[in-house]
Amino acid sequence: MYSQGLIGADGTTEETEEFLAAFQARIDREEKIEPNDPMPEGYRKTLIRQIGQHAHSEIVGMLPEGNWITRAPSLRRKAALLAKVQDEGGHGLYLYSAAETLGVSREQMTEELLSGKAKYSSIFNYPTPTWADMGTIGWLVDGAAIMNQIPLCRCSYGPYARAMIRVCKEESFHQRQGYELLISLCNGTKEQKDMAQDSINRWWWPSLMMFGPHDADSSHSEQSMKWKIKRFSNDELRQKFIDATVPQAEYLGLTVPDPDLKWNPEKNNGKGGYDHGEINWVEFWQVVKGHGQMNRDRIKARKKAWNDGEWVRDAALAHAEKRAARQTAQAAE
Ligand code: FAQ
Repeated sequence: MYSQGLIGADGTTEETEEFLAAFQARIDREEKIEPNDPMPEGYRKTLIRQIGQHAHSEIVGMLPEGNWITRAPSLRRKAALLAKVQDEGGHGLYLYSAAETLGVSREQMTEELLSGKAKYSSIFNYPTPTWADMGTIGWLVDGAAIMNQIPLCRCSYGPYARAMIRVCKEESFHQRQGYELLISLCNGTKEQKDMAQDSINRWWWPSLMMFGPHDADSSHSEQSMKWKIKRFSNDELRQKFIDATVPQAEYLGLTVPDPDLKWNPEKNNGKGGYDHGEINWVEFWQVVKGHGQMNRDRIKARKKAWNDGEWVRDAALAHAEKRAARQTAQAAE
């Protein structure tokens, strides 16, 4: 065991070189870091930021699809969509719980989301005007989420890594139900196939943005990869996603809206991969900063849900306090 560092006269902890080196050695040995282990403050803060943002994304991510539950075209589609949206709510709960093990409260994280201080994924600020969007979100958005989250199952922080295992299994069902929905549309009428193509035209680029800025512009990647929170860089994961997804679009008989997309046999150390056009980073940062098409609606909906749920939180707290008082009285008898 090693100590956290030196306690200064003002009570703050100074992280000694010895402490930081010992922590890095644990990471390099692939040991999992657990909630009560000593950890650098930067490691703790990075995880709270990333897990909190991830949890918010799952919860806000319920809204674009929740919009279609009452309008699903059949009972089977409705049941699948309902289950998917409920799963996303569950993912948010596992992730808030994982973040709480780092010493932040759920209320604090929620306040940061509602005040605009905490981010959530840019992708959920796009509208869902057609039924085909339910297929495209499952296929592309959950597909991108899986590509990003499979490596997180090996994240150095134990509670996050364990939560991600279950999340990824469920995301895999989401991806399949989305792709299957698109297969049905693409085998349907011309109008249905056109609806699917229009949906891909709108969601392709925002899905690529989910992986974050280019590596050169990613402020956190280098340190997060050193700490093995992230295992692959943003650009590496984006490339893997493009290479896996383009053949799936071809199978559907649909096109990806990128005129610069081209197979390059030299790419990926000679294994081959797709060259692609440039992402519109101006749009990305506008959406991240709150100026996307749906940012205001999303936060408004979350504020309403939080306010409407106040009586439930109060009742649960009152019940817990009453039970604790009863237990104290019984113990004193
Ligand atoms: N949107 O230095 P980096 C899902 C921010 S879950 C908004 O590269 P990092 C399931 C970033 O926070 C989708 N902001 O940052 C589902 C940072 O800002 P900060 C969510 C973004 O953390 C499916 C700044 O830019 N998944 O889809 C975005 O190393 C269907 C600089 O960026 C996760 O959260 C963005 N796209 O890498 C639900 C996975 N990208 O904090 C419903 C876990 C970057 O300094 C329906 N998170 N930013 O103010 C991660 O893997 C990472 O946090 C990245 C970003 C890769 C997202």
